[in-house]
Amino acid sequence: MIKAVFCQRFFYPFFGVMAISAVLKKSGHSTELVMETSVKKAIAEILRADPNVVLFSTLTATGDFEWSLEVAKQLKRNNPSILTIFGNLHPTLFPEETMAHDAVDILCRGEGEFPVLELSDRLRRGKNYSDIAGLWVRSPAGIAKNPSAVFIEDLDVLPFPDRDLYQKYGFFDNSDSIDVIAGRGCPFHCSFCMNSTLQELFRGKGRFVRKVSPLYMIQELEEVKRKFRPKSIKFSDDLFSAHKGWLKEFSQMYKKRIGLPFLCSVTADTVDDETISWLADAGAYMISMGVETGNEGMRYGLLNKKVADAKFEEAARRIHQHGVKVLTTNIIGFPGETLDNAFETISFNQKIKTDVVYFSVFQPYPQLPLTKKMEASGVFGPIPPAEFNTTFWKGSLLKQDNMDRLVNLHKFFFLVFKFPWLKPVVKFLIQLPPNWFFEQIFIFSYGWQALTSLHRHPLQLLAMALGNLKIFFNTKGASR
Ligand code: B12
Ligand code: SF4
Repeated sequence: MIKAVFCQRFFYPFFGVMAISAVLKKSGHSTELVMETSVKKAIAEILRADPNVVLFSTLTATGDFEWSLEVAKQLKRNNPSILTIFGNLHPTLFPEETMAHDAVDILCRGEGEFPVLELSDRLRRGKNYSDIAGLWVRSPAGIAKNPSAVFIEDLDVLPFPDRDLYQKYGFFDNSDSIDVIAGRGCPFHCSFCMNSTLQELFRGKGRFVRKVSPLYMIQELEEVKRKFRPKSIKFSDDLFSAHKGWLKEFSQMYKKRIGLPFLCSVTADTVDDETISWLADAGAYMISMGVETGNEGMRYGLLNKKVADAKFEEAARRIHQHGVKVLTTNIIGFPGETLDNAFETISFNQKIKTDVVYFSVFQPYPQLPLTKKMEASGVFGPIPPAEFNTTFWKGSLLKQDNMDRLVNLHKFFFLVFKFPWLKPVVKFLIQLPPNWFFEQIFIFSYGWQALTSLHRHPLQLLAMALGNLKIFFNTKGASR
């Protein structure tokens, strides 16, 4: 048996980690989690667990990679025989840079369940593990750069995500709402979204967009209900409405066997009256759509999101007609965006009567099509991942004349949306330099919205906020 310890600083149950842990446990290996913001405490906990391998899940441009690397370095000093494995987007997008650090023994590009299982099985049997698809492996002979593994064709072969892993930290206690995910991938090619980058990177590796079967999802939800007794469910899929047939079958089963209110996301052009009625009938209390910007030209051109304003208007009207609330996600601070464009986004949300507005500041994450386009046209040079702000709720890295005002407007977005008469005052205030006070306005208005509309227990929100506060509002990175 191999003992695997997952280590992360972010206070949230990562689906990728739960998926890998479940596969390992099913094959007789043992897993544990260390969720800590202090490097020192993380190392002490890992050493106490005495693992064979330590696994880090690191997105890029979040600061998680740098933090994990520090843990790995110090861990190796204490016990060089522990193998360190890095997975998720950072090593996937930056394998060479990741392997340049001696503290990284192995990295995984793409889906990790079967590469990590194969590795653990070979370690258990004392076999050579340098040729496993999906892994880059350091050895005295050099680095074996194996090709990426193919996508898991049928997600139903996977055991249910190992949520018990996070119960060590009582994560699901007081969870009015539990996050689940019914599939992977998205068929669209928006220029600001990592899905576009991944489709390109893994071309030829199998179907990118996949869903578990409706029955699998229902059985997983039955387990979640039995173990944690949530009052509602949030589907975290990028696009829940990808397949109409799936949606119909799932909605009927969900109504009969689960019956909890739920939140899911759609695109305005993949839902019609029928699909919305199925979702509403099954118990959807809110449906989310990515509006991104209220300027149609920018949405079509710069963002490559080919959804017309009229489609959003129609979808929002239908969702409301079925008694369901509308949540939209919006972004401020795109390259070339004017203040008027940003105000258009607010008024568009008022027009379609959005109930809950999410809004973030655009980040030119590495290797996004939009980032590459801007780099190629000289708008900005490549930004090293370590330079990034750790959250898209704070500032921007783009050097643009009006960026301070756009970032300020982000802090007032919710207030102007709710109270349009504040617009002239806000127009005046955003001329001031970005400051601590504006950030507090954002935190309170965003927190108030989350508390009053998202079926989250105040204790659950507080635990997540306290767990991640240091990460979200630190001063690291080149944020404004
Ligand atoms: C759920 C989700 C979250 C969750 C969990 C994040 C997480 N780290 O898992 C929460 C709500 C916390 C979150 C927060 C953020 N997110 Co988010 N999120 C997603 C979302 C919608 C789904 C990810 C997911 O769970 N997929 C399903 C699982 C099964 O797949 P997976 O995570 O890729 O894991 C597989 C492989 O990557 C690999 N793997 C993963 N970890 C490991 C570890 C090891 C050791 C190995 C071997 C393999 C391995 O194996 C897994 C199983 O196959 C994606 C969009 C997307 N399409 O991926 C955005 C996405 C990952 N988020 C993104 C962003 C920007 C953020 C934030 C920075 C936003 C912010 N607030 O500022 C924060 C960062 C938080 C953090 N430090 O992790 C970007 C990442 C951009 C980037 N370049 O890194 C994405 C891609 C959105 C996008 N479309 O651009 N997010
Ligand atoms: S529709 Fe949403 S998830 Fe799909 S590519 Fe566009 S932004 Fe990404």
